[in-house]
Amino acid sequence: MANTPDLYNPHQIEPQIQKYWEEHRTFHADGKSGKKKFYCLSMFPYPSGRLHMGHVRNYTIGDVISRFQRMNGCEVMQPIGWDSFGLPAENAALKNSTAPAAWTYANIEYMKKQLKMLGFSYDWDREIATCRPEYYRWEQWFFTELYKKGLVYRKSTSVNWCPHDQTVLANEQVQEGKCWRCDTPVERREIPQWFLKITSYAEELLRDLDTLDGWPGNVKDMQRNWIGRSEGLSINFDMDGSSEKLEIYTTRPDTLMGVTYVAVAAAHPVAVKAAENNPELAAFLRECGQAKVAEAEIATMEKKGMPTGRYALHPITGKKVPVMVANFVLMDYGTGAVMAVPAHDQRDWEFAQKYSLEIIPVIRPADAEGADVSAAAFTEKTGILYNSGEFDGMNFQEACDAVSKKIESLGRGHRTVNYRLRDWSVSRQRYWGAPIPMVTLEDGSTQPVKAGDLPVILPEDVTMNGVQSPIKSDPEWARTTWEGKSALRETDTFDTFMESSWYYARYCCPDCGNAMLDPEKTRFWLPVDQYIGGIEHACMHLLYARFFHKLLRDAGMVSCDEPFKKLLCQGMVLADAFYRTGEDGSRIWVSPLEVKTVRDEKGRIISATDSQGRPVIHAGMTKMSKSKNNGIDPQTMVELYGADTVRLFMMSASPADLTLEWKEEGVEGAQRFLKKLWNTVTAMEPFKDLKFDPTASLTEDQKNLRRELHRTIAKVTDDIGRRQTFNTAIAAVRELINTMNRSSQETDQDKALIVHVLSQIMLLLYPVTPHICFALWQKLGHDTPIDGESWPEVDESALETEEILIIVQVNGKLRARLKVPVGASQEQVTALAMADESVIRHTQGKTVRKMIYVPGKLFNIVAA
Ligand code: ANZ
Repeated sequence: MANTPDLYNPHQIEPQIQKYWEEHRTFHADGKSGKKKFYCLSMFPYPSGRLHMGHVRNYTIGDVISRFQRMNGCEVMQPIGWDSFGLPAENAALKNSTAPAAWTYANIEYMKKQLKMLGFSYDWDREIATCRPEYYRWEQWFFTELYKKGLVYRKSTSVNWCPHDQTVLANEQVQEGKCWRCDTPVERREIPQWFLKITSYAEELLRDLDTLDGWPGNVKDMQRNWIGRSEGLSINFDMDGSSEKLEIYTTRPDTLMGVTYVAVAAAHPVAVKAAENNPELAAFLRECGQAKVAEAEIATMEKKGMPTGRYALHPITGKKVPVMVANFVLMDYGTGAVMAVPAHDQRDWEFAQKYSLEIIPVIRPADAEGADVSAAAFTEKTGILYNSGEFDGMNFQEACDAVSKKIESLGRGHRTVNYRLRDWSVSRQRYWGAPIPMVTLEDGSTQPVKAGDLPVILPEDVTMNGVQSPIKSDPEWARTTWEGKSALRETDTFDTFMESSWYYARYCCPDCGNAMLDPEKTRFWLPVDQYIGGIEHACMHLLYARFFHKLLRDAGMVSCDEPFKKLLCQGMVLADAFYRTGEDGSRIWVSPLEVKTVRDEKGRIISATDSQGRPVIHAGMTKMSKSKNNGIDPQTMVELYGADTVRLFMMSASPADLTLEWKEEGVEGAQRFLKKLWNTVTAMEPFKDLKFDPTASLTEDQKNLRRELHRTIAKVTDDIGRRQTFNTAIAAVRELINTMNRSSQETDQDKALIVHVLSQIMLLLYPVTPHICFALWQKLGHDTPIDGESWPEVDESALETEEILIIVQVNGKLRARLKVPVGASQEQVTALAMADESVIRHTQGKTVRKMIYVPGKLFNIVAA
C-alpha cells in the first residue's frame, strides 16, 4: 500500500490548533506579564445570526495586528463581545415568533463558533453581551449619576419619527429624509425625550481631535464638520412699536449694512404670537410644523415664507425692515432668527426674489465698482465693503471686527460661538434595549432610580405584537415605588449607541461586580492602542464613545483623555452582482456562486449564465448586500478553503483601507500558495536538523538569499507595524519565496539555509495565516509552539552589499583604487572610473581610445 501523501489539509489542522489555543488559553491577557501592554480592538458585532465578509475583514485585520504586536514583545489584549440590543432582534422576533432575547442568545452562540473557526486570537474570558443586566446595570447607574450632575435633562421636542419602526431617530439616522434602516419617509413629532448634554463637551471634543495623530484625517474632518463650530455675532434688533427685542445670530457681521429683512423660524415666539390673530399665518406655521423634512434637507428644499406683519429696526441705521417667517430657519440653531442679507446669501436671495424683498449689495469684488447680484447672491468673502457708511473700504476680516466692536459698544449684541452639534437624545420607544432608569411620581416630577434598585431589568420572556413594546403594553411592568411613594417607570429604552459608547472600557474589567469600571485596570489598559472598524461609524459611534470617555474620566473611572489612540477604517467588501430580468421586467438577482462566467484573456466577463443555463447580466462589482444577492458567506468559504486561505486572500487582495473585491480566482490563488508552501516545507522536512551557520564562508547564492531574507524582514516589519499595508507585506514574502526557490539546494549549508529561511517565513506569515504556520513550524523541527515566538530581527550585516576592489590604470599606470559592489556591471564600473578625480586629471586633454575591463579586478584606460 502506498504511503498517504502528506498534503495540506486545513480542515484537519485548523480545528486541532484552535482546540489547542482554547485549552491553553493562549490568548488570555491578565496584565501581569510585566510586558508593555497593547490593547487591540475591533468594533464588536451585532449578533444578527451569521458573520458577513465585512466582519471577517475587520476581524482579520485586528487579529493580524494583535498577533504581530504579541510577537513584538507586547502583552496583547484582544477582546470580543456582542452589541446585542437593537431593532433587528425585534423585527426578527416578529417574523419568527421568538422572543428577541432567545433569538439574540442563539445568534451569539452560533456566531461565536464562526469566530472560533476563523482562528481569531481573542481573550474569550472577557466576552461581553450588552443585553445582559450585568452590563447595562452600570450604564443605568451612570445615567443616574449624570442626572445628578446636571448632564441629563428631559425635554419635549419635535423629533424625527419613523412610522414603520415606531421610533424616534437621531438626525444621523435620517438619510435623505428616510429611515436609515427601513427607508420609510421620516415624520416630525413632539415627544418628551431624555437628553445627554454632549454640547457641554463640544469644545473639548473638537479641540482634542488635534491630539489624535493616529486617526485618518477624513474621520477627524467628518467629526469637525459634525461638531460644526462657528464664530459669530448675536445682535438684538428692536421691534418696531414695542420694547421687545429680536435676537439673531450671524457669522457674517460684515454684511450688516445689507440687511433688508429679518427671518424667524415657524416655531419662533414672534411667529407664534403674530399668528394668534392671523389665520393665514397660523395655517402656514402648522404646515411648516408638519412638514416631513429632516434638517439635512433644509438647505436644498423650496424656500417658503410669509410676513408676520411686524417690523424690526436696523441696529445702526434704525431703518424699518420686515420680519418674515421662513421655512429654512431652524428653531434649534443659534437663536432661531436670522438677519437676511439677500445680496450676499443665496438662500436669502432666493427668498427675496420670491417675495419681492429689497436687495442691497454692500460688498463688491476688489476689482469692480459694485457687485452684480441680478442673477445670484455675491457670496465671496474676498470683496471690499461699500454702501456701508463708516465701514466702506474694509475687507472681510476688518469689517467683521469693526462691526462686532460697534455692536458691542452700542450694547446691542456680543460675539458668540455656536455648534451644529445638538444634545444627544437617548430615548427610544422600542423594547429591546436597556430601560431608562427614571421614574415619574404622582406629582408629575421625575426622579432617578436609586442605585440600590438597579438594574431595572428588561423582561426577556415576552411576546411581541409588532406595534408596541411589551413593557409599554403591560401596565404592571411600570408600577413601582420611589422613597415609599408610588411611581411609574420610564418605559423608553436607551439608544443602543449608549452601550457601544463604553464597552471598550468594560473589557478591561468585564467581571467587575461592584462598580462600573475598575480604575486600576482601565489605567493599565486604556487607551485602546488600535481600534479597527468601518468608516460608517466616523460620526455617531466614534463621537459618542469619545464623549462617554470624557464623562468617565470626569467621574474618575478612566485616566486618559481619549479612548482610541489609533484608528483604522477598513474598506468595504465587494463582489460581482448578476441579475436576470423576470417576466414582469423586474430584476432577479442571482448569487455569484450560482453563475458560470466566460471571460476574455484579461479576465473580463463576456457572458454569464445561471445554474439553469439562462443568461444573466453582470452588473459589476458592488458592495456585498442582501438586495443584490451577492453576499458571499464566510462560513461556506471557510468550509471550502479553510480559514487561513480566507484570511490570506482578505489581507493580500488590497490595502486594508480600500475596497476589497471578492474574487474566487484570487481565493484559489491564495489556496495554491499555501499548498505549495506546505509541499516545500514537507520536502525540506528531512533536513530540518541541519543548522545554518551564518559565520561560515557563504556562496554568492547563500549571501544573496540571506540578504533577501533580511530585507524582507525589514520590509514586512515596517509594512505591518508602521504603514499597515498588509498586502505589500505579503507580496514581499512571496518574492522571498521565489528567490528561495531559485537558490541552490545542493550542499548541506544550502539546505540548512533554506530550512532557516522557511522558519523565518513561518514567523512572518503567522499573523496572517496562523494555523498553517503553527503546523509547519513543528515540521521544521521546533519543539515549542510558534505562538510563543518573537518576531524575527533584521541582521544588518546580512544587508550589507559586499564591495570589491578594482584597480584602475591609465596607460598602464595605477591611478585609482575603486570600491564597487559585488556584481557591479561594466557600465557602473566605467561610470565610477571616469568620475574619479585622479583619472580625470590623467586623461585631461586626451582622447580615450580604449577601455578594457577585467571583471572584478582591473580597469584599463588607454588615452592619447
Ligand atoms: C447673515 C448672513 C449673511 C449670513 C451672509 C450668512 C451669509 P453657520 O456657519 O452654519 O453657523 N443662520 C443663523 N441661524 C440660523 C438658523 N437658526 N437657521 C438657519 N440659518 C441660520 O451659519 C450661520 C449663518 O446661517 C448665519 O449667518 C445666518 O445667516 C444663518 F452673507 O447671517 B448669516
